[in-house]
Order: sequence, then structure tokens, then C-alpha cells
Amino acid sequence: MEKSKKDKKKEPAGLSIRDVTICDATAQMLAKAERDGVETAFHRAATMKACPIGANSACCKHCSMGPCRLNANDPYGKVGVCGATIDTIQARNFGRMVASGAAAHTDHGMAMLDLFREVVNGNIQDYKVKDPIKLEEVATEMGIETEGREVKDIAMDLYHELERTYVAVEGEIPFAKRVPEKTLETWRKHGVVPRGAMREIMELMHRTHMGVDQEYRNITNQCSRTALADGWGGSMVATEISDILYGTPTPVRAEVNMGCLKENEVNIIIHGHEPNLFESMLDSVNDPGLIQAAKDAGAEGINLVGMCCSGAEMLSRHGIPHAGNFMSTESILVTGAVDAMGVDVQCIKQGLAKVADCYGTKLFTTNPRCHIEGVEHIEFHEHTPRECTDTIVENAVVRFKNRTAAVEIPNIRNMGVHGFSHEYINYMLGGSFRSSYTPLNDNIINGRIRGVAGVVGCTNPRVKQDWVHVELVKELIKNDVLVVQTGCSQIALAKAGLYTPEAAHLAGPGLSEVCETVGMPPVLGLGSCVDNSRILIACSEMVRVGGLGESIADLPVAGAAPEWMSEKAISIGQYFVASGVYTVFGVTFPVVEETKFYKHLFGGLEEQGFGKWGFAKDPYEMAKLMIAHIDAKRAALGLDKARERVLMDMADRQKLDAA
Ligand code: SF4
Ligand code: MSK
Repeated sequence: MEKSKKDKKKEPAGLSIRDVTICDATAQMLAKAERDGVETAFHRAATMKACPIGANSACCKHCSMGPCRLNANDPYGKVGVCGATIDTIQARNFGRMVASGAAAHTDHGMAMLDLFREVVNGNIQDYKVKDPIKLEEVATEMGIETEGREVKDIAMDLYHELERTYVAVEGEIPFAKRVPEKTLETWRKHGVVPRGAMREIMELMHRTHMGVDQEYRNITNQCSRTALADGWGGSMVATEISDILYGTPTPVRAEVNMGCLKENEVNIIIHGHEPNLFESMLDSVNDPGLIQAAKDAGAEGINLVGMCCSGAEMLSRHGIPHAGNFMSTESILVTGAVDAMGVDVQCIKQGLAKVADCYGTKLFTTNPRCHIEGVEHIEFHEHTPRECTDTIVENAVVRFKNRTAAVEIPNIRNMGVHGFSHEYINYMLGGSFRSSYTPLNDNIINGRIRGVAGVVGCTNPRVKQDWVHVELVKELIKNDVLVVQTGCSQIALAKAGLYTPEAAHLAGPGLSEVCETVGMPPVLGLGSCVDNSRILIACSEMVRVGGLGESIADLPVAGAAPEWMSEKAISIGQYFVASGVYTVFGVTFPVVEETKFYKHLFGGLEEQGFGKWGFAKDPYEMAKLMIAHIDAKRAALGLDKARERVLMDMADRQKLDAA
């Protein structure tokens, strides 16, 4: 029958699916979505032409004398109505991205700290301190007396100290104590040691208001200070408190990909960033009453699966299966097998609502910061967390019982080893006999490991999903660069099978020798976006252990976010750069090339003793830039001489230890 104009579904634009993703499961679901007439972000990206002026950050709408558009081809040809130059406009736009990204991470961290306080006070009973050893270690580092004291008293002192991360109006944030002295000296010289994040974000928003800071280098300084309040502040607190409350990750075998869904079980996905919702959901799905309800509905059980960063965190900490990264969150609903999806904050596409609707999936927002028009909101309260998560499970059971959508689950699962906290890297490389980063430094010094690269960040429909991540990482390990990862990038590589010790055969001879000796994969997953702070701590440890220079800027390391999309990524990039790391982004970079601001980010900062930004779309070009940087740092350290090839055995270690 001919559909009336009103009934006719708007067919999604036909995609060349193999051009937009290398993820087979996502590709299978995109093909089904097209058959079903369902649109995803991939389809919208194909029809939405990105604004070229915005992409270059050559426009300003900070006041109503504008918006003002400058010409990227002639950036100094004109100025805004107020007289703002291209450099002012770009630096302000960049600053606002940093402010927003830093706000997201620090708000997450502050929510974790609020929870910690309430748990320690005994006002919240559903969570507890699961890792008192880590609690004592962090407290000791912060100068808090632990000897002979009750856990509760230590924890309360730690709470008060870490609260300064957010509210300190002067001085330096607590985790500045972890920064290598020479790096800290550079920060102090340029006045970028952060005070509390609230103060830094507020000042950055103020300085980027119309008619305030109009000196791009001065704005960049505040970008660094704010971003550092994220990396060494809000994000680091989020990671450390999550470890204290939920346990520090240790390696765990776990599955990723859409095949983690189970046709005969009630499938529940948690997607977002804060672990509290997911931890409570873990209790709910193990509740005998709810399991029985699922069985009464005809299901074999309840299957809990993660996505995006809350998924990456639960994968690392508990081995919970992970169904896919950011660009797969709509596609997975196309399976028809997802009975409920609970979301909290960050990276939640509004487009999920429509796709969930098409397949009858129950989508719930849970955090007061994130509602979606037309989506049911079940507020999550840490004091009574099970009220929210039990309700989601009950709804999922009802949806299972009444499933009408045809179910098609891609039969793809990838087993791998995840959960490499910085503490575990210590243990893994040094062993319980001599737990430290010394063996890592030794292997970098002797050249088996050329350097270390952090490859992190999102997926983005403007580039082929996962492809840049996977090709870049393969190229790096082939050249003996050890790769550490977080977030959606970690999931891309896990889907590509690089999270197994067997993947060592893809590494160069030096790195594969180390991997085989230790029994580790050539790619180490550290968790979620806030867990990038684990990479900062690892860098500090490498400096502290010695032999690789005196500051983070001296280390043979580099970072990349090859498929980034969020403002959080810009904040992360800026805190790595400000910490001394060469950081390469792909996709696009919000700047007009060859302007003064561009030259400052891509070179000037390094001259001041910080790291610098880099940009390349092509993964091989990106790898070349990163390896060249690592080699230059090796040369500066005098490590470009012939590589000695003897791996230390136990006798050598004992000799060293006796020394
Ligand atoms: Fe234009 Fe200046 Fe207003 Fe920006 S602040 S919109 S450049 S007049
Ligand atoms: S979830 S910020 S898409 S890594 Fe952290 Fe993934 Fe990027 Fe969101």
C-alpha cells in the first residue's frame, strides 16, 4: 500500500558503510538500520556539512555586536567589530573548550568526592571503602598521618585535603605534590600551577568574555592552568577516589563487542561516565529477586554490559563485558536486543532517544545534570541508589517479556586483558620482589622499548570509526613503542584483538621480547577518560625512578587522540601539553594554520618548557611524528647509541637490589 506523505518514514541517507567504520558489528547494524529506515549519527554526519569557519575557529559570538566571521584564507585581513584579532578569537574559543572539558571532568571528580565523604560519614551504606591500602597510600603522599589511626579518620582528613582540588582560592592543588620538581618549576615560572578548579574555570570564563583578555599567550596560560586543574586535579581525584571506593584495577580477562549481548537474557547497558550508577546496577542485576523476575519473564538471566567510559571503567575494574565505543551507542540499539539503557553524563547522544524508540528499548536518564527531552528520567540518588537501578531492571524485564523488535546480534566477541592501573604496572614490571618502574626505565634506556605513547580519546563520524586508532597503535608497537590507552580508543584496539599477550607478535623485536618475558599485551588499557590521570602518574614515576631526564618534558613519550570529538579531549590534550608531552590530534584542529596562536600551541609552548601540540589526519603520518619526537628525546638523553640486548634476569635484579 502506498504510504501517505505523513506516514512515510524519512529514509536515512545511504551510507557507504565500509567507508565509515572498520567495526564489523557496527557495520552490520548500520546495514540493518538502513533496512529498518533508522538514522544514526553516521547518517547525519554524511549529510551535515561541517561549518568551515567554525572548524577553523575563525568566528566569534561572544557578544551581540557580532557574531563576527574572519576569513581563514586571510586571517589578518580583518578583525571583529570590537577589534579582536584572529589570535584573540581563536585563543578565546579554545579557552572555552578547555573550560567546558575541565568542568566536565572536575564536576565528575567532585561528585565522587561528595560520595566519598558521605560513605566515610556513614550516611551512605550502599558503598564502602574497598581499597583501604590505596586510601593509606594516597593519604601518606598527601602528608596525612596514617600510623595507628582509624581508616575513617584518615579518610576524613583525605577528604578535606582533596576538597581543595575544587575550592582552593589560592595556593596549589594537593596533587601538585606528585609533579616532578622540574616540571613544577616550569609551571611556577609561568604562573600556571592550578588553584582550585572552580577558581580556574571561573577565571578562564571571565578572561574569555568580550573585552577582557586579548593577548593570546596570556589566554593560553590560563588554558594551561585550568587544564592542569583537570588532569592533576579533578580527573585524578575521580580516579583515586573510584579506586578507593570500588577497588584498584588489576588485570582481568574480559570480552568486548556487540556479541556480549545475549538473545535469551534481559540485556541492560550502562553508558556514560560516573561509576556510581554502574556499581549499583551491578548489585541490582545480582539481586536474587530481580533474577527470579527475569526468569519468570522467560529470560535465562540478566546480562549487564557497558559502553563508552563507564563501560571502560567497569571493564577494567570488574571485567564487565563492554559492547562498544562512542560511535556504536546508537547502532547497538538496532540489534533489538537491548531491553534497557541507563545513561548518566557525558557523550550521551540525543539521537539515542529516537533509535531507542524505534526498537522499543527503554532508555533512562538518571543524573540531574543530564535529561533528554522525551526520555524518562529516573533520578539516581547515592543515598538510595538501588531505587533507581532496580527500577531500570524491572523495566528491562517488562520490555524483555514484550519484545516485539526482531533481534539480530552480531556474533562478534573479542577476549582481552584489561585493568592495568599504574600500581599494577609497577608490580608487573618489577615483580613483588622489586616493585617499581625501574625495569620500564631500564628497557627504555637499553632500547628494547623505544618510548611510551598514550593513545586515547573518542571516535568521530568525520573519520572511519576505529581505523585511525588501530592503524596508529599497530604502527607504534611495530616500532617498539609501548602503548597505554583509555576510553573509546582502548575499546577500538580491544575489538581489533590487540589486548591479548599473543598480540606481542605484532610488536617490534624489543617490545615483543619484553611482552613475552612479562606476559603482557603490547597495549595496556588503563580505563576511562578520567583515568588519563594514571598516565600522568606513570610519567611522574618514570621521572622519579631516574635515567630519563628531570622533567616530564624530557621523557621519550608522546600522546595522541586520533579520532577526538569532545571538549573534554581538548582539556586532556592541553593538560598533557602543559605537563610536557607532545600531543597529536587527528580529525581536525580548531585553529587557522600559521596564525600566531597556532604557532604558539604547536611550538611556542615547547620553547617555554612545556610540551607542544601536533596534528595529522593520517595514522602513519601521526605515528611518524610521534616516533620522531620520541627519538629526538632519546637523542637528547644520549640514548640514541647502540642498543644493548640483554634482558635483566633475576640474578641481575638481586645484584641491583643489593647495591
Ligand atoms: Fe565580534 Fe568582538 Fe563581539 Fe566577538 S567579542 S562577537 S569579535 S564584536
Ligand atoms: S567516552 S569523551 S567519546 S573517549 Fe569518555 Fe569516549 Fe571521548 Fe566520550
